[in-house]
Amino acid sequence: MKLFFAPDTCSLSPHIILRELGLPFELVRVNNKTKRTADGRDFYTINPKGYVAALLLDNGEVLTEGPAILQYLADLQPEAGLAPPSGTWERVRLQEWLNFITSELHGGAGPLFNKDLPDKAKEIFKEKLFKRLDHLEVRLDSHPYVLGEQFSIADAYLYTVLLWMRFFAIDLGKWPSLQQYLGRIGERASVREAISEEAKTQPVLS
Ligand SMILES: N[C@@H](CCC(=O)N[C@@H](CS)C(=O)NCC(=O)O)C(=O)O
Repeated sequence: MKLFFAPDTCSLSPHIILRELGLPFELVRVNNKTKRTADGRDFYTINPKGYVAALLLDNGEVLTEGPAILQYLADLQPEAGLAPPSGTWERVRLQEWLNFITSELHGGAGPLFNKDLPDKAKEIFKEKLFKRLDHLEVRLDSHPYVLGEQFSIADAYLYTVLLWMRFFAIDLGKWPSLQQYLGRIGERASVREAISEEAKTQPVLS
């Protein structure tokens, strides 16, 4: 498998899960501005939507959309317990969380990356995001992980998105359980290795 990624983006979450599962894979860095890949391709020919993450499978299929990639990977090794089995109520709860993370947090944070958006508009998006963080604070105050007692693909995704808060000068100190959660997930070997391996890759210059 090949994971097309860009540092500091949502592609970190499938990268973490590939390492959690110990699956063989190759990392291919993408320049998200020029849409060129480190192996010299036009990224649009891999993902016509032009964004990471994209997972090229050994059978030639390309899978995109974080929540789909994460569930695909977890289902390759159900015994690892990174997602409850399909068809169960617990799996539906996982999907509820993945949807919350992708739409309310990932999507909600998107405008804050936009350099052209006036600060006043950004404040409106931040206020909405803060309400979502309040919701997570309650959950993680009483449970160590999003699903409860066990690490899952939702944690890899939530961790990745929470890391971005530092780019927006959002002080997670206002949400102490979230801050502790960030530290707890950040200590996992898979997370440390994923971040350090991404940092070792060379930028795609043009
Ligand atoms: N809906 C997609 C969104 C992916 C996404 O937002 N990717 C960002 C990085 S976090 C990206 O590559 N943006 C570059 C672009 O849109 O040109 C998913 O959930 O995977």
